[in-house]
Amino acid sequence: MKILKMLGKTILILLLCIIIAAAGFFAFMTLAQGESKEFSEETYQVARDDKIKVILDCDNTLGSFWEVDDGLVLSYVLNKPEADLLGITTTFGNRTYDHKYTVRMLKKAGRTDIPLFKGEQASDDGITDAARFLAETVAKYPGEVTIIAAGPVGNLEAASQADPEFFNNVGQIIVMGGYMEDLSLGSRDVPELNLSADYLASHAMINSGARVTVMTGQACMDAPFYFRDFPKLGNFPLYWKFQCVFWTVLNKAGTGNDYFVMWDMLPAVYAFHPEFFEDNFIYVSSTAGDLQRGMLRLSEDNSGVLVNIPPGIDDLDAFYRDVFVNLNRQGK
Ligand SMILES: [Ca+2]
Repeated sequence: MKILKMLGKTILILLLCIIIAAAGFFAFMTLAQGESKEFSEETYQVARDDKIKVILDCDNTLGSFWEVDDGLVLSYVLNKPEADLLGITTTFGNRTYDHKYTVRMLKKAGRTDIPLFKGEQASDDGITDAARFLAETVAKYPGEVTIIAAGPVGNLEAASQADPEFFNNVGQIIVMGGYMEDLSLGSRDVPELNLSADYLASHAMINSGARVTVMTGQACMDAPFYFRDFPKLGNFPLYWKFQCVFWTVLNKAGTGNDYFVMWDMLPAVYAFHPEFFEDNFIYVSSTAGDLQRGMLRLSEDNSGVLVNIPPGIDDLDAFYRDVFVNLNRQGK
């Protein structure tokens, strides 16, 4: 037994060494690349009145050697000239709740001027600072605020407890989550992790009467980020880029794929460029039980509520160009 245990430990250490060595190798290959001129030359100003008022609600873990897509979205929104970023709220979701990674990213980006609020740490957490901020901000600009929801949506439901007019006041909610059917990534089945994580809040949001756009797991499969894409991030901060490389290596080890999926980037890009997508309003009649499994049930008799569920990205070239240009504005 002892020998078996030791053997197991040795294999685990060896595996970890291989992962770290591979991450180091790819990081070296990536970081050795020069400036990415192709995606760094566009600069332009947007008049304040023409900007889109957004709040990013996310479960960012960039910095923890885990999921990086929320972090990429945060950087994208910080650097998008069209964004009037009113604030950021955080929620539990990816792995465990960790507000600190978003605090660190804002510090590193020199953007501590952006209001940042802690939200739900588990489902049904009551009215948090994030919920109060969401409610007060959309009440200040009724019909104008877009919420990019990149994690479980409990903060939004809590905001409606803080102010029953919250869902009437919000301009639109664009959420990443929900499956039309089961989803596999390479060799692995992947459970739905956003709508299901706080399914009662998801049910309340979908049935709230607010304009809701859902970027499903199936739609997000249109946005892989491959190893070969790293040179396009020539101007992106090295530590963040290293986290992305590591995440790609973990995906390779876990699924066999040479990419990770930029799940949350779809709602973020849609907020500014709905023309890159094809709107698709469908009646949805998901029960709380459906949403507990992350499933969106399409109504067969036009009962239920109209939800916009784009099938994917229509203009992939424009999507990727927009993502890389804005991430490269972050600078080292
Ligand atoms: Ca997320």
